[in-house]
Amino acid sequence: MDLSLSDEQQAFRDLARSFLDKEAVPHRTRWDREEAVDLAIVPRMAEIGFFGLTIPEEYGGLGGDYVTYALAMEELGRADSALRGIVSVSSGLVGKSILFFGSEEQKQEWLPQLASASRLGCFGLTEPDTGSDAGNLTSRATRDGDDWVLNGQKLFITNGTWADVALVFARTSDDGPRGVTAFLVPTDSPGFEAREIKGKLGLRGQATAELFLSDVRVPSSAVLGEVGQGFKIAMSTLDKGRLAVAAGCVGIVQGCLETSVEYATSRTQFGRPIASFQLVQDMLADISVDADAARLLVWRCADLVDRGEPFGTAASKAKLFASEAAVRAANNAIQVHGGAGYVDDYPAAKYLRDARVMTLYEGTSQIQKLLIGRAETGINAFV
Ligand code: COS
Repeated sequence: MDLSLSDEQQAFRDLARSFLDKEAVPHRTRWDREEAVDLAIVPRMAEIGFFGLTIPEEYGGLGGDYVTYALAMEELGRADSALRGIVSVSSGLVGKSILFFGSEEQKQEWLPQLASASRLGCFGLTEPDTGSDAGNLTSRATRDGDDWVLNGQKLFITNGTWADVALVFARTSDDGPRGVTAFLVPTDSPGFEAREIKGKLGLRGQATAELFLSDVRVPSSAVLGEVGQGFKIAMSTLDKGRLAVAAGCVGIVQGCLETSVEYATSRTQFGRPIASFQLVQDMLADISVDADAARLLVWRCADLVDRGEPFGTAASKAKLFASEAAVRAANNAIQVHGGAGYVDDYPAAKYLRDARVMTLYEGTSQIQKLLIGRAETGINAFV
């Protein structure tokens, strides 16, 4: 489905697809089983431009638009959501935070490295006791002369054990969300430890970690933005992150459609292809409509970003619909495949396991609904 994409946008999508079909799709089942993607693919993905896509050229990126970014995320989601997560956390959540809130020095130091993926970043917001209620996080940063000393714990941190820099949100005063500050913390700092979390349902090829900060000392130049601005940095960055998750989910739905159509047209039962049965076509139609609807919500949101319009509610709608659609489509895909869908010889099972977290992270479906409800009614359900 194409909606007035430019030649450049289509060319990037085609390049992304042919690269991933060759370099990722044949390996994704093995990476999933081994619980680790081959990190040798990361610099090659950076060469294509995945990591620098929306980072301006002056900082080593391609200076691309968000519709192209959405197309890239869709292709990554179709190929392997574990790879999508590496890109959208490192160059999305961390890179965008630095781009929009960093000092010139911080931009010069980190953005070219994140764009080339010679360094990876992770986003340290979630804690054991604060997921949805991010404004009440308890990690602390205390002033000590010109330095800050950080203590606390972070949970479910994508790229946690691979990252060179962690964007850590910590409390600098007891003023709720207004008392949170963002810090750029090199992960080789003394007192910083990352432990990988094993046994995830999906995204098994991607490192997800628990972070422990024990008297981690950083200079005042490590503060990103202003002291007390951390929650706003996290929330405005997550608006764009939600767009990336939604676009990745479009890729999952598209992948489910392709594998289901292929299977249903080649598998025969009762002497004819199962695609000829109305109840199978019913499921294929549902997946197809989910793909179009999710994609249009994503493109609408990306277009708003490109035009400099407010896009937070559009991002919540895209993320809510696309993540739920991805779970729905993957379930349908397994049903179309029958028993074959229950093993990982076909991609449907991995799509379902990977899709499931999309309704949870970067704001659960329930949080997105309350944000949409607040936008529609003007009434804040969170107070
Ligand atoms: N962009 C910029 N600023 C924002 C913002 C956004 N999207 N959302 C909130 N803010 C600002 C508010 O304007 C407010 O600023 P002032 O202090 O100047 O008034 C400040 O942040 C605090 O806002 P508030 O207390 O109203 O918080 P919200 O109600 O907006 O946020 C929810 C509550 C639950 C919506 C928020 O905590 C949230 O999104 N939670 C989910 C977190 C999440 O996604 N976690 C998963 C992370 S996986 S990496």
